[in-house]
Amino acid sequence: MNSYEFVTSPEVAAALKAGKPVVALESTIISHGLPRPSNLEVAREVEDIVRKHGATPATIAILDGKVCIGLTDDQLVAIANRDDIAKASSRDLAIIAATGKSAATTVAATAHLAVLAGIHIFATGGLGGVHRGANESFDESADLTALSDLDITVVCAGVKSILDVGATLERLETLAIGLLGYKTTHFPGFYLTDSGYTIEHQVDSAAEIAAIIGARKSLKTDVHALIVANPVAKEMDRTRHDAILKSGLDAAAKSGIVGKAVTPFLLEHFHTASEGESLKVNIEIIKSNSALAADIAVAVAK
Ligand code: PSU
Ligand code: MN
Repeated sequence: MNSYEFVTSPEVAAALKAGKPVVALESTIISHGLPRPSNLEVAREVEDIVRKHGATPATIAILDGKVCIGLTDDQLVAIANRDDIAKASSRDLAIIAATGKSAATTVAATAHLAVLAGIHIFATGGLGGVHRGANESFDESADLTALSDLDITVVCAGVKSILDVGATLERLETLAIGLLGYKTTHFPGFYLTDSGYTIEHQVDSAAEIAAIIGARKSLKTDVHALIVANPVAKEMDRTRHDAILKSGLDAAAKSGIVGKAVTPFLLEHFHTASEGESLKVNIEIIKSNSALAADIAVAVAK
């Protein structure tokens, strides 16, 4: 017997039933990645962008033990403003749900729940990956292992520049996670359009991506995720970026920040130290990824 509820919103349920395009959106960005009050504005705007591009948005989170696929505006407000919203990765889902708690879901957890609900296209900002110094800390995001096991296409601006990008790319290869550059062969570094690493395969349209998704199905490689790396249009000032990254990593080490607190700490450090420049870029990233994800979902539904 289920001791919790799994609720697909009426809007999302209707779209799925009719075979209409749906895009999953994560909630950790809202509660732990962006500061108030822009987090709520962005959460709403991103849903509108998905709708304008012809798809239905399904923001995913757990509220008071209820697993929600698609949120009402009140629920978006709760995720953005409540202080008791945990950050849940896949391993936390059942615990949060069964104990009646609330959590925003990471890429790993969102992708898991999306697939469970029948959604296979997902937009986020930047994926988690292998952290710098992971050879000692073993800090590698569960995003990677989760995506190695899920049939989902994730649009992101590469992996966060706070990570060890080279090591993350090696892990993506090992885990058989597909990688496409959208209109580029340069692997984007989140705030930066080019992380310095190359992508083998470039695609130039949503239709091309939809064709690849179709081929994945027949070749049965759709048991692993596909990543579409979409560089932001205007990157952060590089010199500033590198200086802030360095001071952020130093501050995290000094304050003994570990585990799931690392990423929110570094993002917050960026937003404060860059006086909002990184925040602006982060918001652009999420918006443009959501638009592309919706275009892909529309192309797949055709
Ligand atoms: N992209 C953003 N902001 C974020 C994240 C992604 O623009 O806050 C979140 C995602 O939820 C991702 C998480 O899964 O950061 C990675 O956290 P960790 O490194 O602890 O796995
Ligand atoms: Mn981690």
